[in-house]
Amino acid sequence: MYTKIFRAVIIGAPGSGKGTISELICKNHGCVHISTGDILRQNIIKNTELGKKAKQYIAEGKLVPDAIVTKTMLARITEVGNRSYILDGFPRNIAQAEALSAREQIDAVITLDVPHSVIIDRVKNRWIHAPSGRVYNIGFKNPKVPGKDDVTGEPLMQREDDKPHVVAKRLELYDEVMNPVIAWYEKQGLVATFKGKKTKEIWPMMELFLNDRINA
Ligand code: G5P
Ligand code: MG
Repeated sequence: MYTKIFRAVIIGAPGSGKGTISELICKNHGCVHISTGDILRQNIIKNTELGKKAKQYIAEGKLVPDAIVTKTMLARITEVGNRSYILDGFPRNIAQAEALSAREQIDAVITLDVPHSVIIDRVKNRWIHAPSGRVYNIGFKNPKVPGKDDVTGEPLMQREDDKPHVVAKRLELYDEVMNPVIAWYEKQGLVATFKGKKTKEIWPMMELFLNDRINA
């Protein structure tokens, strides 16, 4: 458990394991996982105004406009209040990073460095339960009953943006917009990078880092 409030951002290419690692961190250390993608997908399912605005951008692998995303994420951070959190998928460009730093003091920026070739194979096997954000992967994290969510028994689906041509576009966009964001946080001395092809290779290094930071 965290002995003090710890606010972190996790950055990595689409499919690099941000959601998977964030869930592990929050399960082991007690924090709130705030995933922009999960929030947007839940709004799409509920057909909210936000969901209607975000839907097409996500399907095409483009960024949803900053004004909408920043407002939504800052509101969610306010709801989380005085608790530790991991921000997954936000900020996604310098404008969002500046808006975040005007509001919050971030303690660490965790970056995941996973080869694109590994990612392309992985996302083909990803299945999600969109209402909860639970993520499965055939051969890595199988649902107990094929095609069904472990908790609700509801059907799993594949993400619209996991189609190969959209994944290729998301990977390209990631390098273009996120390299400057990582450089921006590096100048502030906040970045810790974890490299590997498998989550189980990355996780022990992450644990050492977290234990060091949290108990520092
Ligand atoms: P998201 O939802 O933020 P991405 O593209 O950043 O989407 P994604 O695809 O959710 O990231 P991830 O969370 O990094 O990937 O990866 P994951 O789901 O944990 O792992 C990928 C798969 O691999 C899973 O099936 C997992 O089980 C499996 N896996 C994990 N580890 C291993 C392993 O070791 N081995 C194997 N075999 N499998 C493994 O954003 C989506 C869209 O929302 C909009 C944009 O349109 C974006 O494209 N958006 C924003 N727009 C503007 N501003 C923002 N801030 C936005 N945030 C989101
Ligand atoms: Mg994710």
